[in-house]
Amino acid sequence: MKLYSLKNGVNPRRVRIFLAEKRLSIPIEEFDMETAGHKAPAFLARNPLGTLPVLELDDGTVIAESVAICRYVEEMIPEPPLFGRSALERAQVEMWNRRMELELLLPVIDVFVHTHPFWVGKRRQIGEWGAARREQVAERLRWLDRELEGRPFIAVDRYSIADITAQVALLTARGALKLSIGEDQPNLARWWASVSTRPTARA
Ligand SMILES: N[C@@H](CCC(=O)N[C@@H](CS)C(=O)NCC(=O)O)C(=O)O
Repeated sequence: MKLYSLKNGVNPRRVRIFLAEKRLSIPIEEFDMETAGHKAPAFLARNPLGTLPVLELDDGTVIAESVAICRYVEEMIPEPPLFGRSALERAQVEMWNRRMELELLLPVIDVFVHTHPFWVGKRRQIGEWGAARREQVAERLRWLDRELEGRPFIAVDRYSIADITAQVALLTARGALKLSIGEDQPNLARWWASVSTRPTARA
């Protein structure tokens, strides 16, 4: 197996953290936005969308989409379970992972793409959309703080893919967007202190 990844890419990091939690070490080929090898014909033959991450199996089969890759790895290596153990847990993890993608990660990416100088000339930027999404992120962080009251992790009582999704969203929000966790958000701060110091956090 081989993972195609993108330096500083938020979705590739989701998968790298997931693999590290599974203690799975496989070859990784890193692309970067400057040289854009992921837009070259050789890579587009693997994933015509030209996006990363992509997992290539030994027989050449390609799996794109972060969650699809993670689900495949979960089936191959069930421990530790990152998608839940029981039917109920799997539903809870699914629910929270979807929420973390739709309510947090995508808005954070929109703020980044539509307002950050890094994307000037690379993407069409609509500043007003970026500003609206920034307000949404701030509101969602307040919501997440309330949800985390009395809970160590986002979906179930152990670390799961929902935490990984929120973690990479927060990483981008804090790093690229200078959006910090408010002093009035102690639950979010506690959760962040716990997930960001895991040995896999820098994978
Ligand atoms: N839904 C996809 C999103 C993939 C995606 O948009 N990846 C970004 C990095 S976070 C990418 O490849 N960007 C490179 C580009 O657009 O040139 C997934 O979860 O894998």
